[in-house]
Amino acid sequence: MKIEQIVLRLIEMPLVHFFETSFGRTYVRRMVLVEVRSDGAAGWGEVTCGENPFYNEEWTESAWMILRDFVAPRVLSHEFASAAEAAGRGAHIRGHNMARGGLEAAVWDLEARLKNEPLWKTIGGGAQKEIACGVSIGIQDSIGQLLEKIETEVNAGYRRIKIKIKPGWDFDVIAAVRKRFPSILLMADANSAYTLADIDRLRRLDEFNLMMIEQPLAHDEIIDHVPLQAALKTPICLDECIRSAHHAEQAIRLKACGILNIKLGRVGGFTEARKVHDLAQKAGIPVWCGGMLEAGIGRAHNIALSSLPNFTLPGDVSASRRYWKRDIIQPEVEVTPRGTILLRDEPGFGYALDQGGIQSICLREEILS
Ligand code: OSB
Ligand code: MG
Repeated sequence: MKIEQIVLRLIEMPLVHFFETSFGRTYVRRMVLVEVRSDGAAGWGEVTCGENPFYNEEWTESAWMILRDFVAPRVLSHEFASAAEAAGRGAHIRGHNMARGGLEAAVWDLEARLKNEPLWKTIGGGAQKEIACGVSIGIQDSIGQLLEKIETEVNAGYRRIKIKIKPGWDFDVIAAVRKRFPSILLMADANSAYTLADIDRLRRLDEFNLMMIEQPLAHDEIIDHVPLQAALKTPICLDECIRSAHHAEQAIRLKACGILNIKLGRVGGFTEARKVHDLAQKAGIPVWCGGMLEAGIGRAHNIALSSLPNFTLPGDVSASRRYWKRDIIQPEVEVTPRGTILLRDEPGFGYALDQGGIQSICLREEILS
């Protein structure tokens, strides 16, 4: 396969409800879509970084520039045997995994379409045809509002609830949730809001029987999670600090965590995500698929990824309507009353693009060839 053209598009979509984490509130997503064209076929990817460099160092505009100035020139007009090989062309760019991952995922989608098979098959997935879904619920203005949201999602069938925590929105909040919902699968995501000085505060959360606590310490910190994990009964799940299979191997070897969250963009695409998956599986560490408030393309890619066999815990992959008035794919991602998403058999990522809808929210477009 030879990539003849790459089209970058910047789209803007307001969230149905703001999403708040320990690092801030998001009302509107600005996302870069990547289309790769070859032989009359097209593959699509979505860059998952935020609008600000607060989750990690990337943001919408940095992703655009990295793709335009560094990734695209290395990929255009080369002959590749596979998407995995194309991914390797950008490997010596330091960091910017989400920018590179958006293009990498588009090339996998293209490969699947050229082979006329579903993407989940091309990446070696399909071990599970029905993906278990959880939801991630942001920090709310009041505990009452949070309880209401949890109730809605539990009633919709979602299989586990994740709430966001930070110092001051943690113990009392989780206590109230546990009192109202004693038996739900519950976890908390700190998005790096604590330090080792908070070890006693975090140990108090052990009494709530949480499935895990996600990324309590700094975004670039693996090692300090080792003494924290030793002090907690609750498993630690790492998110931000696992950017490669090498990091995953180190975290597992050091016993810094009991669980891993895999985000396609954070590790730079399917090639690396599969490596993380495989080594976690060998080590007996369960994984689940994280989310970055994706639009339909990113959501569909996450569904394909989640079909690999070691994705044994419900992920942050949920219905389009929780985020968007109108998503950019058709049909939109829907969740069964059992709290699952069914894999689709159409070629590529499995959903049709709403091209007119994309055009109507497109702020910028650039064709690279
Ligand atoms: O840490 O998992 C995270 C959203 C934005 C940035 C980071 C995170 C999240 C989520 C939302 O938790 C997951 C989703 O519903 O897409
Ligand atoms: Mg997280």
